[in-house]
Amino acid sequence: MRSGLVAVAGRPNVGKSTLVNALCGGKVAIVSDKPQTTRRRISGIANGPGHQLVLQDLPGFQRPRDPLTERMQRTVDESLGDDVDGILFVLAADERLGGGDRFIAGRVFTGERPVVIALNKVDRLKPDRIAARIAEAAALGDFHALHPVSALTGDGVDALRADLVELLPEGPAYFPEGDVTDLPLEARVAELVREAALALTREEVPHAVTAQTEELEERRVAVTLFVETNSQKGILVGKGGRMIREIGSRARPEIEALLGRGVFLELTVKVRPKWRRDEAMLTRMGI
Ligand SMILES: Nc1nc2c(ncn2[C@@H]2O[C@H](COP(=O)(O)OP(=O)(O)OP(=O)(O)O)[C@@H](O)[C@H]2O)c(=O)[nH]1
Ligand SMILES: [Mg+2]
Repeated sequence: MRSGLVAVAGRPNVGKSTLVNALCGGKVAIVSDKPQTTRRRISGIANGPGHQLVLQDLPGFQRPRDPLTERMQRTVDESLGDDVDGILFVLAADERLGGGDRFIAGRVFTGERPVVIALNKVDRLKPDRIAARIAEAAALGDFHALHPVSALTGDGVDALRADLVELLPEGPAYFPEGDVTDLPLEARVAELVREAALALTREEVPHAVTAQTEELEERRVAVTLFVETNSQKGILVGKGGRMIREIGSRARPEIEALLGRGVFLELTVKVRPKWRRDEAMLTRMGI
């Protein structure tokens, strides 16, 4: 069988995680309309007839501002330098290609590994504009294949997967069949709570939120959300606890689907000043 690793690179918010989920046929990574959603490397495993494709979802390329974003960018740098069989370079078709994309192109088109370009979000474009975007994307570097796709609708995803599998050498399965990710269950649960918090907040709040699963029992799941300031805590809790209840009702069905059972979800919000600069805490969170 063919098996191997493909790292997923691109600017924040271009749809890398959505695309990894679509390629794996299940929810591996959380998604949001805010940049910098993905903070750690997450393997998404796509099993198919005669292949196991392991996609490494990564944070978006960024200029680091603090220890959190430094670690995120280090993860990206290390993962692209790792022994991967190819790189999936994701671009957003609904925006003009910019300096950020060209900078990343300089990093991925090194000639060492085949690069497959996914021009994502084509559902947002009129068909007559797709050709121009393809031409722009094609000028970025010497690619192995270029696929216009929509991670949201699934358009083009099967053809993209088939091309990625072609990059893989003969080898054994690295993960048991049935696994979709390498993330421990506790981390996946915490991520689902963070996803709900990201969806419902804006401006600086999403960036200041992290979540940690405290207890994962048969019927009860306890997760703590950490923020950096009291005012952020006030926003997450909301008037009379309205916001935290909404976060809970959004996250709970997803957690139940993941666990395959009904649970009582207990959420707590705590202030941890400057956790984004706390190296020990970042290590504990696996970032
Ligand atoms: N219309 C449309 N929206 C998409 C598509 N793919 C992703 N999105 C949206 O784009 C936003 C960002 O998606 P993510 O998958 O979180 O992007 P990302 O590249 O992983 O972002 P970071 O983890 O922050 O680097 C979300 O609001 C998605 O719903 C697509 O094919 N079409
Ligand atoms: Mg992501």
